[in-house]
Amino acid sequence: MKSFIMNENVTGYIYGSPVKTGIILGETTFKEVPLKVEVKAEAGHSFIHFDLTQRDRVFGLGVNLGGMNKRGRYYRSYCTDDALHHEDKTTLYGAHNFFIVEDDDVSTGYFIEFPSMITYDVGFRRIDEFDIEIYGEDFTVYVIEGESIKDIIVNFHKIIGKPYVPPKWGFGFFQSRWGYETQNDVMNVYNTFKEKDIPLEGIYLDLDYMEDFKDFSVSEERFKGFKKFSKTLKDDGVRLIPIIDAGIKIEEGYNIYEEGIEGNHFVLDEEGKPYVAAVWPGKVHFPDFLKEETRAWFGDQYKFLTDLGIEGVWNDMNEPAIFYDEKSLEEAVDAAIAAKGKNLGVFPFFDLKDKFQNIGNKDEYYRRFFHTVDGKRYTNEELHNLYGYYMTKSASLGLKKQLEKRFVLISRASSIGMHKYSGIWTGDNSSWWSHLELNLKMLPSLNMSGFYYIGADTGGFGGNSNGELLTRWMQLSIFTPLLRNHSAIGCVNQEPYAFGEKITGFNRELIKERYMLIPYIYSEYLKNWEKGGLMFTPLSFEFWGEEVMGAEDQLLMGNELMLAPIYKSNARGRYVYLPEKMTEVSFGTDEVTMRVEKEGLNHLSYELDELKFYLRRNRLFPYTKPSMNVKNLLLDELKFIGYVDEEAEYELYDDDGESFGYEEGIFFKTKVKAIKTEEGYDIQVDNTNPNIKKISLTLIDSENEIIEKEVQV
Ligand code: MIG
Repeated sequence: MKSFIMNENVTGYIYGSPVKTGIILGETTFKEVPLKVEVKAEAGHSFIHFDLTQRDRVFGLGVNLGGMNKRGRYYRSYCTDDALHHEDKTTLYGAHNFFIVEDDDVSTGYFIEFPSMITYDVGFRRIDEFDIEIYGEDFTVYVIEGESIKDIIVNFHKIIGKPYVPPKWGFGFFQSRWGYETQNDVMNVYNTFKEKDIPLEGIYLDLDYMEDFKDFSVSEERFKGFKKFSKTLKDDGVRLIPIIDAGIKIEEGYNIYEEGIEGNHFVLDEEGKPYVAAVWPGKVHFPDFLKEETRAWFGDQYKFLTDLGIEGVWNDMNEPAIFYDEKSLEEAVDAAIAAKGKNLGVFPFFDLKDKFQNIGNKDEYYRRFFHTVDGKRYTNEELHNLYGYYMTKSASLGLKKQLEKRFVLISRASSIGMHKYSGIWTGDNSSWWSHLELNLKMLPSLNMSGFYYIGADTGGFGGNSNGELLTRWMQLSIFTPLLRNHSAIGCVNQEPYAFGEKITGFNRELIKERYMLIPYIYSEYLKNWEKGGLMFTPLSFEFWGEEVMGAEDQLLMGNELMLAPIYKSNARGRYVYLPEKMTEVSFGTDEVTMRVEKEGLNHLSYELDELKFYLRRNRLFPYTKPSMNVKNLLLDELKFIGYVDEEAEYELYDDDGESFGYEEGIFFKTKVKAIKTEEGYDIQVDNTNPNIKKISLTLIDSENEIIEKEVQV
């Protein structure tokens, strides 16, 4: 073991000789540092142990099930495509090995840089023990300190780098569905949004658009004249965002396959032949994204899409998901043939059944193909969690090269570090109320892992959604940077207009409200990029007390808002804990109303046709007029609501929405300050945003007195 120091807040230890991952930025200096964690090694695995007192909490672990406090569960960090996220699932699509452990009142952050399996037993088997098992001996542990949990997170983000920034249009509302089979289906969606007067920023295209599930192809039969089609829609402010899968169809004459073979771009099996697995296209090869030349080659393929007018892509199945491989299928089929005519006992029958039923994503597949990094050969299992990350890095480099401006890019598989290149969606959730609740609880840990362009399949991916669930889900999702309604083929349709006039009306209103919120969401995104911090924060990171620690179904957004969404069926309200006085905001396209609520437990009445949230004390919150898309979103009459007893300030960040100017610190900034005086309020504005002409404020104080103000800019 060798210890090192990165800066005054980050130290660490290197064990064995870890593979380079590209996750951590910045220099390390070898230096003796006192040991913060003890690592035990046994039989090729490494173990870290923490004792937990009854009160200690553990936060982090990114995309995962469980609460904000991760205690009481067992997790595996290994990118996996496992579609039904039942209560007992231990891993999802990402591997986010950053966590914070409280030890009495002192919290410490840890990041384990290791690309294969790590398991976390966070007080699960033994209530007061936190056990980590690393499936190897070559890894790095970073210890991140800070004055508070928030500070630790900021310090961690400094060593992993700033997140990807999507274009402003990436903050609009997107419709998606696996099963818009033809251009006509997509056209119908577009037309129906128009007809029903529902804003729409874009439509995600799932596998349906491809020819035989081949990446970088468009079906001539089902999507004829695609280029013109995509242009027509884009001219009207509606983008198409096609899917790309990791597996490349094995087919003579298919250019990507042939180039891949020629350029030696595919991962190899034991014998040095391209590994064969089966996914959507049938038999495929997987590009070796751990190779730089392969990333460059694959990244260039996105030109096929950009040439068609595409400016956004989603990368899927990049854990990589495998339906079966040749060997396992053969074994299963042989076993079935051998069973023919036999009187199978129950256990042999279960064995046989298992051979087929659990043939997807078997552990051994990832031991059957290899990567070479720095001259050393590794099984995919050993580098598993980097695969999706590097696919998405490849896509990001390719899209940037082609478009020379910002693009939308999300990936399903991820690990920490990938946040530099794209956002993530949270994968195949279900149309269950419990998954709406899960969505709410996962948001802070995704931010902690560096991901900001995040969102869940709103309405639920698998299973049949319904109007009530969709609407409640929208009431949360309209605050997430990525807002997408997506569902699986075979489930009922769940577009905002799919559940009758009433629900259509509620969703129309919510989506319009989303556009009103975009200035704030976008501003918070850019500010986080510049300054670090969280967009979604558990209450307990900012307030103290027993009630706050238990309030895991509420969420702070930015420094201004507290969200308390409904995640139960048939609810007309819920209890909300206010750690201090806040203003309950009822937000609508016609009217925004405020009422100050006392601290402590409050009952919030919250009907299906409303949008409610809280505004914190001495804070200002900006919004604008609704719009049908980002292209037409106007800031000329920027509005603020404020709850101000003394003084409050908000600085709105904005930019051109598409260039990389932000990297040079080029933003439009609008600083608005409201100071309470004897007569009312004094308003100061400092503005560099050319689009803002007028600012109007509606301010409330703790006496519930409301005053309106207007400033010409
Ligand atoms: O095996 O492309 O998570 O969003 O609709 C399913 C079809 C493959 C999984 C993705 C989902 C997408 C689906 N894909």
